[in-house]
Amino acid sequence: MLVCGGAVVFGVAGCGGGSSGDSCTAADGCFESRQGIDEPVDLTVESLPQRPVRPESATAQEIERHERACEAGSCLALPPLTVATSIAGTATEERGASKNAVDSRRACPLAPTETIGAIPMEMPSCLLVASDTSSNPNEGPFWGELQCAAASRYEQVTEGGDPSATAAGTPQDNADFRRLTVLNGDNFYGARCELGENNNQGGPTVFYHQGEHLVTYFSEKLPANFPLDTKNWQTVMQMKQAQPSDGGGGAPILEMEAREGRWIVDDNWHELWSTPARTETWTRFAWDVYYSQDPNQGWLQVSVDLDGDGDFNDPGERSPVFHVATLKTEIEGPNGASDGLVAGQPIPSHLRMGIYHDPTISCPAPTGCSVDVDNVQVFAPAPLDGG
Ligand SMILES: [Ca+2]
Ligand SMILES: [Ca+2]
Repeated sequence: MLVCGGAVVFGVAGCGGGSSGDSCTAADGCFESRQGIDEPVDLTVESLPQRPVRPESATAQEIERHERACEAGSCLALPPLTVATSIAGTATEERGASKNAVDSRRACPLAPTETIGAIPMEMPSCLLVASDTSSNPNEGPFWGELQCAAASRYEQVTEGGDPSATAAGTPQDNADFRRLTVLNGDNFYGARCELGENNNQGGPTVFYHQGEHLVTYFSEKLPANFPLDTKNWQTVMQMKQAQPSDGGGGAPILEMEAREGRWIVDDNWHELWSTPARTETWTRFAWDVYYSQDPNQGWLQVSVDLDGDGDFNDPGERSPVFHVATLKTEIEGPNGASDGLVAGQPIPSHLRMGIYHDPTISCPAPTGCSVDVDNVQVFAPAPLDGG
């Protein structure tokens, strides 16, 4: 391990010799990417959270109990799911509001490898894996790490949070949300302020593994100080391959940008889809993803309630289904197998939310540039005999 910019990093993912300042540049030997420097990882043993056991069933009562546990910080990472059977068929292309034959209140629309019907705003019959309604002022239990230039760049705001219910169908029972801000000159492995721990050996938001079908709901608000019109890259959510891994650097396998007045869905820096974005309003998203390193198996569909009317059925609110790799593949590298991943294996991804953008974008003090985050849930298919 090498120490770089005050954070412990693995192998060549960090700085080479000669870096002693508080910033880590490509010239120091870091991975260079369009988005600057890769996220730091902190793998001290003390930082590894306890892995809770996933609930075995998901009745409404259990969901509620599980969610409360999540809020208390005891419901976080999940072990990889075992996908017993691949369901034949290509119904995912046929999804749409008019073909939603499933009553989401009664049946979970998530099958192991596909979604039956259109993703609804709520799926109480599915298995709730994790939930954060921002009620805990301490972001650590859910997110693992705050990756900003200073702790003051993060704020739990207690008024004006996303008014939507959780995707479990329960009210949030709070007005809290999390605000992440960057100012000119901030450099935390680039101009960033994000929630999320880049650590596939225990980071609590490493939700995404090979062969898993998961839906990630979240709400974002772009405040008045957010530079939505910029033409430069600007990431507001990542499902990024985690380290330690030789292939952990470079483009995030999945991310969402906000620029040029649009929400933009990218796969490995390849733009898949975009839809109009607005500032100063909460926008609810559902990322329905089958996670696979194989582009012939992986797929995703993004739903977004652009008009805030509580559905994903209006024009521009649902992307096509894209068949792409949704996890990165480990590559040969200096770590070899010492990082726990052999070349060719899929690299688990972690959820990151906040702001990370081209440092040339102006974010003058005192307001800077902010992204507001709230009401995050991750769902898996219900157990075959449960629900
Ligand atoms: Ca909230
Ligand atoms: Ca809508």
